[in-house]
Amino acid sequence: MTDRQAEEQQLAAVWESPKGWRYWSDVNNTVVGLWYTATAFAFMLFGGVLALIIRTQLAVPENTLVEAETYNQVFTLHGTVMMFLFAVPIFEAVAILILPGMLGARDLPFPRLSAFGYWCFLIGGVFVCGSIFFNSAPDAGWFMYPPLSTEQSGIGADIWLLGLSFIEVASIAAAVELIVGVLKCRAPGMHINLTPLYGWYVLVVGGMILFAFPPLIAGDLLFELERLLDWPFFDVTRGGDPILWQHLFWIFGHPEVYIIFLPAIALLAMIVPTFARRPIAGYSWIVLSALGTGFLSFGLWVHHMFTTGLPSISLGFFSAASEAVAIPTGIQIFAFISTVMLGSVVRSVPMLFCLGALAIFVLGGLTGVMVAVAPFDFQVHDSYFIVAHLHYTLIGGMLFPVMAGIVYYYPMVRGKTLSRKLGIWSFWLMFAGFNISFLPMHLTGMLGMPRRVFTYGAERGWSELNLLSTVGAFVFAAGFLILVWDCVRPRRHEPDAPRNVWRAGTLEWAARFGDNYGLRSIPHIDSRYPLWDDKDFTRKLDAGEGLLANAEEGKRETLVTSVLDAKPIQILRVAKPGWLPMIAAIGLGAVFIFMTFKWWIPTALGFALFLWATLRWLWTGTAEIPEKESKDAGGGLMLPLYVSGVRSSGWWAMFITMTGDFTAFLALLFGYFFFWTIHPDFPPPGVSGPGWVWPVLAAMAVMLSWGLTFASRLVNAAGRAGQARFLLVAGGIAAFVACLAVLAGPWTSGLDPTTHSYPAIVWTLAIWVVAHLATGVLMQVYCFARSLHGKMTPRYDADIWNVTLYWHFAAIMGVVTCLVIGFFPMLT
Ligand code: HEM
Ligand SMILES: [Cu+2]
Repeated sequence: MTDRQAEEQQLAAVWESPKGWRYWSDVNNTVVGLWYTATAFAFMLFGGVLALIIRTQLAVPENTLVEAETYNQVFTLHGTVMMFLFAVPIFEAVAILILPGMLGARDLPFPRLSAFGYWCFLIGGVFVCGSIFFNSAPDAGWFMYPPLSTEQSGIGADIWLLGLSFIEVASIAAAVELIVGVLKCRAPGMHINLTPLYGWYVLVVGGMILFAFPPLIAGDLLFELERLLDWPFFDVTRGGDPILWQHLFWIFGHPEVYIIFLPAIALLAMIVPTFARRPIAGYSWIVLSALGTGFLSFGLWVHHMFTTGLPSISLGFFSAASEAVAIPTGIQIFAFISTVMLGSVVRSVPMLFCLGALAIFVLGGLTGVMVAVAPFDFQVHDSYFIVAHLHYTLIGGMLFPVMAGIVYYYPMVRGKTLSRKLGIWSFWLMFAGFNISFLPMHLTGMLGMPRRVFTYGAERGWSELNLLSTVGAFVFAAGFLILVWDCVRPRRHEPDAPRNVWRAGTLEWAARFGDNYGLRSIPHIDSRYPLWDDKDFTRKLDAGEGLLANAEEGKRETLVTSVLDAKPIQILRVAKPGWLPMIAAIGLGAVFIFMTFKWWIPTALGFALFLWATLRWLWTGTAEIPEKESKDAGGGLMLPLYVSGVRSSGWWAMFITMTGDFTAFLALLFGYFFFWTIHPDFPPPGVSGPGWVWPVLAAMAVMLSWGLTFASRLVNAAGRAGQARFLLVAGGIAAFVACLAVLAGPWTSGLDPTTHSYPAIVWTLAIWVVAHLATGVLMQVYCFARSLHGKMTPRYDADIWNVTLYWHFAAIMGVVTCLVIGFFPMLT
């Protein structure tokens, strides 16, 4: 056996998936990505069955297949499942699966985080879907508007709020993972402007998730506090306002539409050039438009609220902004069309789905331009016109591109090619069925049929159109099932797909099927389509001429490079399979699920399990001190095995997580100022605020704790570990004092959160800060223990770098909160 072969065997052994039941402890992106994709599709099928129930019920007038109450649950769950359990997760699933290959990485930087996210998604999804079998599914529509949803007595709304909050945790975890992946794990030389377009889209969408989901989580928090403890955030009689929920929901909800749409477009950006046999036209234009769409989409949320009686100036503004987003969206579509026109197109099933996607999406975009005109929206609001519009955008902008992606990437992931014949059948049935079903809905809507009604009278004249829609839905479902069947049917006797079946030019196709570690060796990249530009490319990689061609220490390793110009800076050791991510997810799942039933003891136990698993996970696997300083990555390139601070991937992950966390905080502050601008009686007459004395004391203690933590990092780096530990303890005490002082304000002034929205939001902010300070103390204690056990030293200090970074954010939140509740809007 040659050296090269021995190396290859070693790599395979290190990256091999565990066998038997231990398979489920795997954390590698190829495995987790596959579970994730399959699970998202399973939920999609479930949501599809619900859709068929809806359509069957509506097929004829006065139908009695399902009762009104059941119908409410069915359409709410259909919308919820499709949006939260399919549309967003499928992006993360596919990205986890294929992104590392495109970047030339062996895995994502935090494999256990992906696994944790997956298990959260699975547990939360089964919980939310399962509710319908107990007749307790949420039933107030997928956006849960109060007061309808707050006044309901059942637990449906709680399942929605808590189940989805839990799933959002998974979404954010994956977003952090993917963003750091694109920023830090690109192959050497893959300068930011050589990054595959898919990577750019992942970056944009990951960023959007960080700014869009936290407001919803903040909204969920307020909502659950109202349902559980009767704090009146949305209750008008006690100074609350249901419109606040609408704002928080749609600040999330509109970007969500683009969070769904952009990753699907990203798939088109990878597929279209392959079959047009030429590089994508207008790379920089596409990147700029993707950024522009992402940015603009945060300024449009009010177009979902045109009929709530807003001042006409904001109607005008948001109407114009909504039209403006058509520009960057259009640029992206035009770039694809020109690529197709400039190239010589090879006909294939993925290409068919791409073109179908463009056709359908453009129609959805056109009705979008129509409903963005406020007076038009007044007419069709909450009618079937909207149902038609939203399905044209979602199915054209998401489902069809995803199908294209599935057919395209199937050979890379499964080693076999899908049937061309079945693919063509599937496409035409889906395309025809979709249009037969949804085109008539525009008319049904114009004829006045409202959405969310469980039946209608025959005299309305909607019967024929509805029947047509139902027939179309079944045709569509048949087409979809054909493709699903083709994906899952046994195909052991079929020939293996050749490597790079579609003759694509991008890096992910350089890997051989079945190699869990991705590329045999990591190349230097100097082109956007390396496989087209260098005919010798794969041969050189397979010969092990690139970097990191071996795994001699038996560790899973990948390269970390610099953010802009992708210079190699570290060899990162990533985690091997283990059960901790799953256990942590089970613990956290227990917290959310038992809370729904108000079973407090199991909730506490779940939390303890979660805490134990996470701490153990951190303690045993992150920031481990390597056995040697640096190692040869190949060709004499010596790289460190450990870096801390700004250069490390962990620091970036913390930074990105905290950005999301801070956004949730801003959403709560938004609530505070929203109440103040909307209500003359905020605070209500006769109620005093928390005073300024306690808040000022609290702010000072927060600053002190922050300063001590920061100083501890510096002192530790200077080699004085003992003093550093002392400072950490002092920081912890200061933070504890800060907690007491934050609570003392509202407590001593007798603010009762159930009486009015003012005390309720003051308490919420205070509790938010206390929760963060408490986490900060836990981190200080953690660093203290690490230092004591020799796991944190002056040289190896990633832990305290990250904790200090956390404290920067926590301190700002603490101080801002204290200033707001202490001094605004009154000084007493
Ligand atoms: C087989 C394909 C589908 C059919 C036949 C279908 C049918 C329907 C119908 C008839 C409604 C209106 C229910 C009502 O207002 O009473 C609806 C609502 C909805 N659908 Fe679909 N749908 C399908 C696929 C999808 C997909 C793929 C998505 C998203 C990715 C989606 C997202 C939604 C949402 C968000 C609602 C709004 C739910 C609400 O009003 O709370 N649907 N669907
Ligand atoms: Cu919108």
